[in-house]
Amino acid sequence: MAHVLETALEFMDNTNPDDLPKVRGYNIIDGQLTLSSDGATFSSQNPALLNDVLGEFPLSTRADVHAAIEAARRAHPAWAATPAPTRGQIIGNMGRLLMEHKDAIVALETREIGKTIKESGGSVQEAIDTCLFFQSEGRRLYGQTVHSELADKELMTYRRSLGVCGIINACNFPAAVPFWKMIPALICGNTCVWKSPQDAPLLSLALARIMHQAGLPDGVVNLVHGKGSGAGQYIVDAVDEGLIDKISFTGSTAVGKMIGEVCGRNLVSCSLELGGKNPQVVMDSADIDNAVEGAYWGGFGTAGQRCTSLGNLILHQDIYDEFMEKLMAKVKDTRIGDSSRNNNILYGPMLSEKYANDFLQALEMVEGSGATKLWGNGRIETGNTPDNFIGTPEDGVFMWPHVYADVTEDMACFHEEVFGPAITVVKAKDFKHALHLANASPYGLSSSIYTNDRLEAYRFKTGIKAGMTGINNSTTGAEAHLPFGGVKGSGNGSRESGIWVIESYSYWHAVNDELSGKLQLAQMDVEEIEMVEAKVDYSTLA
Ligand code: UN1
Repeated sequence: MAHVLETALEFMDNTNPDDLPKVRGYNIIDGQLTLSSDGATFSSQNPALLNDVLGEFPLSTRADVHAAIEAARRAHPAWAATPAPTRGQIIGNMGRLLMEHKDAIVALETREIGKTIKESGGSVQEAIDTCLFFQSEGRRLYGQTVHSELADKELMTYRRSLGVCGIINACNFPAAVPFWKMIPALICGNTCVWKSPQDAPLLSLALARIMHQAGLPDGVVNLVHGKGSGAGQYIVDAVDEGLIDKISFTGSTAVGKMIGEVCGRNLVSCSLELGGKNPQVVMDSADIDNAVEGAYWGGFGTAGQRCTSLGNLILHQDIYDEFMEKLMAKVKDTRIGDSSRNNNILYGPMLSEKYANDFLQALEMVEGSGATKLWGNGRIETGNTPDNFIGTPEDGVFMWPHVYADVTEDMACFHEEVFGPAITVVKAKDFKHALHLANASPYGLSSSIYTNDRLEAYRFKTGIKAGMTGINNSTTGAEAHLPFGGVKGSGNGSRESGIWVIESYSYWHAVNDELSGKLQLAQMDVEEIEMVEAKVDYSTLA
């Protein structure tokens, strides 16, 4: 463990990529560090400093994934039989270890995916919050006792574990999101096969080792590295083979629909947390400066690479000019660079070259839609840098912030998610029109309204179709104990976080205990109570 985290701290003090430590990465199957069965590997690269290769990781084969699933299946009965408060203690230990090593884990997250140090701190804190929340859930995990309709008979309910959960998460919240999934899975007594995101294998390895160091028995969480189309797909294929009891996936809507189909035909439960085109409405009564801050952070924080990032900025026509003037001043001033080496950076690189390429393609779609570009010029390169870009562009994968105006409902860019630093601006005539626009995309993850009219805020809250809504707040920043997830194209109705997520990782078992020593038939042997004739003459009460 120490080794992986020391490399992260060493990195913070070191500016020469050639001197940076490289790690031999492993899968963890049944508690053992293993390589891929055919020896194939892939590397993890720092997107802010492309010469900095963090290490080599196993490109897991189908056989490796099967070995991980088998280990999880073997470990399940004993883990499910472990008292839930004991499972909670181990989860509490994970939270305490994360706190102890927080600085190193944060540095590692920034080194591997390029998020700012502050934002990596938020992601790791979200994992800690999740551990602390579920630590004590082990002492609850309530069932009910229920009265029977028959005498000398008791009814009760228990939460039971589902079995082996396949965990597949994106790399943008590589500490928070897998913990959102695995911690509730574990507290309920499930075991896991976790496919690390291709762009964050080292951080995932560090987290998996912390889980074991916390006292997690071997085989309860099995980590496999590789591609979505490789190891990720092998886990999904195993649903068809009857080996997986639950899939939890965060990623694109297209992949989520494929997983939903496979799980559906096998009657296997799946949690899908998918894309968004999150709207922020700004009404004429809003505090404009506050709303500008919210739009700027929601659109460009994390380089726009959150599933909750702002997509459509919907502005009331009466405040449009003032708002845009203030917003554009901030956008043009944005400090972009490597947050490991510079302070006050708003956003760093794209998560990887792949995310950069997808983003550039999405910009073509936006421009092809007919939107007016107000700012932005694709990839930052020497000779093509915004004023406040800090560093050497070719060191990493950096993008300009982009703002597109004159967007209307009939354009593709109004409806399609752009994962990166770009927002599309739409003008609204009045509240009714703004609410209509906020509901008009195929997604329904997060949403926000800035207004000082309480009735408008109420009507937005009740009229918007979305899993999450901010009132006078940006579209991002959900807390770890509220239900997280979306409707429409953003998910299948499952929720992460808080007590609600427990429903996704357990099933209800209803038990009846017949103490009478005889067969009593429900519904048929129930004592019938005759109504007695009224003894009161109601007419005298008139
Ligand atoms: C994600 O992008 O998948 O609400 C998760 C937020 C964060 C989590 C985002 N707490 O923006």
